[in-house]
Amino acid sequence: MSTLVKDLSFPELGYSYSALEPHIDAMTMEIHYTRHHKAYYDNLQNAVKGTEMADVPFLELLKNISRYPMAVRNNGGGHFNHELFWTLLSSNGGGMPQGALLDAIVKKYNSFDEFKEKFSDAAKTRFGSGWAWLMVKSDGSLAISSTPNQDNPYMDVVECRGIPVMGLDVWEHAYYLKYQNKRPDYVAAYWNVIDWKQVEKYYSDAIKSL
Ligand code: MN3
Repeated sequence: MSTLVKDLSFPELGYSYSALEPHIDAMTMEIHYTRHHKAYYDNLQNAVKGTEMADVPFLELLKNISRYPMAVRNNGGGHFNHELFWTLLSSNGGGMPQGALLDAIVKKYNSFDEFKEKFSDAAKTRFGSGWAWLMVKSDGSLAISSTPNQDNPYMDVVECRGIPVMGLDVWEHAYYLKYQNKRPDYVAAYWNVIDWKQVEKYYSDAIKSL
């Protein structure tokens, strides 16, 4: 994460486009990864090329995003959010988290089911394009939020800031081919492919970094 913006690479997906079928279809995955994410990555590199922004650590850029042009906010957020999103999905996903993450969820939201409902509401009620997030705040507690466009909890322009440990893309490009206007069905399907082992790791890393 201390990688300079100019040294960022376009990540491997890590699984096949059809790996998340039937919950997320192969065509959506292919277009989302090779076109949408790739465009954010390329546009970020083009926006910083030949400027001092190219030599800023990516995380610092995100945390101070209000200082930078809108193209950097949109495409930098787009690159970060998608890179995180791909790692949170698995053909062996679903079920429930365990250990410290589950304890923290129950402490904050009373039960896993209540947490699921609150996170789903954040995803379903985000107007237009954006993301739903679970984050670790600076006091170590969990929070759920949603952000417009490609903003994320690291950015100094959002209301609820923290370290994102789970994020759901609710742009139409993430679900329209299979679900059309039925975003709630896509959000419901997400719970079958979320990789809790990965969220647990991000949670533990976030707590250690405080
Ligand atoms: Mn997307």
